Amino acid sequence: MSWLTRLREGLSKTRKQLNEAAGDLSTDVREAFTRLDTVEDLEYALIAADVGRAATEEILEDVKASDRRNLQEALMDALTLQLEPDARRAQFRRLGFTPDARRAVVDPRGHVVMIVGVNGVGKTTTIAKLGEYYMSRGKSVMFAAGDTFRAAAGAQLAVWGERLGVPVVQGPEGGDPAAVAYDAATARAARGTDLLFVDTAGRLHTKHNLMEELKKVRRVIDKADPGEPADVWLVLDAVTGQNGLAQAKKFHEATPLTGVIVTKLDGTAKGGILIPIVRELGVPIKFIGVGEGAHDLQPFDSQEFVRALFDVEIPRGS
Ligand SMILES: Nc1nc2c(ncn2[C@@H]2O[C@H](COP(=O)(O)OP(=O)(O)O)[C@@H](O)[C@H]2O)c(=O)[nH]1
Ligand SMILES: [Mg+2]
Repeated sequence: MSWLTRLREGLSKTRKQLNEAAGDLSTDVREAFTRLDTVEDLEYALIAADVGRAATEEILEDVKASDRRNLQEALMDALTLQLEPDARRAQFRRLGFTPDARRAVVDPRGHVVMIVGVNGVGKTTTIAKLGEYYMSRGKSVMFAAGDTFRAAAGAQLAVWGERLGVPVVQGPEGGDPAAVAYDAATARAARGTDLLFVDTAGRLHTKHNLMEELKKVRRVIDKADPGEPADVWLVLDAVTGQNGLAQAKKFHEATPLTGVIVTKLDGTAKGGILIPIVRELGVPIKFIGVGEGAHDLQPFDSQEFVRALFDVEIPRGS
């Protein structure tokens, strides 16, 4: 099954919910805006999908001003625009462009990527999938088992490492995650490996000590691998919706994020959560996940996402 098929299937819960709430999307845009109930249905559908108030208002304005034929086309433009980073969104609005497809820039800026997020969001499996993704593009990869808090976490990463042929730097259980990260970053530099992904613990974000620990891991990585600052990518479980957004803000305050990965879009009707993530964090979404399989994680592409959401064919070669 191709990625686009999996993506379309993965987004089916969000699509179903949106279609049920939004009313007839084949309605002519101008006609729709003469009827209050149509606009209200649309507004309700967007809020229910966790798009957020501010974005919903902007989307309705954009739809109203659109010269597209019907609500669905206008809505697709407006949603795609919301998923563009801030600066581009502002530019598109000023110049009146319609957004075009562009995959997220997913290459880390340096050699080390710290993966953070609360327990169970999919950090460890995402690291395995990222390893596979970059190796298939000719990069050499290493993992660091920086979640020393849970006994099973190191073992889980070790199993993945073995399966993928990726070296895994482990520390003693209950040991200092910063020490593991330091050893791994030093080893990476010595071996000249292209990319090191550092797994981290995910105890609840309300615990001050987790954030302190992450800051420390970040500092030792930068010390062991000076020159390029490490990337910090947050893994968010889409099922948690707005609560995930609150988590993201906490992590962003502790260790400024350079990317977000949204997993489990297949398990939620609230796929609209991607919009407030982009708007309110100002951090690009790098990858999205729609399942547990190795190929269920792919770079995020705003136009591809919106087309899949509405089950619209994606033109070849785009
Ligand atoms: N349905 C679904 N499950 C996922 C996805 N990503 C990860 N998972 C599952 O989520 C569970 C927790 O993953 P894990 O990597 O251990 O989370 P961690 O605690 O953050 O390291 C595992 O059962 C994964 O297979 C996804 O995109 N969709
Ligand atoms: Mg884990």
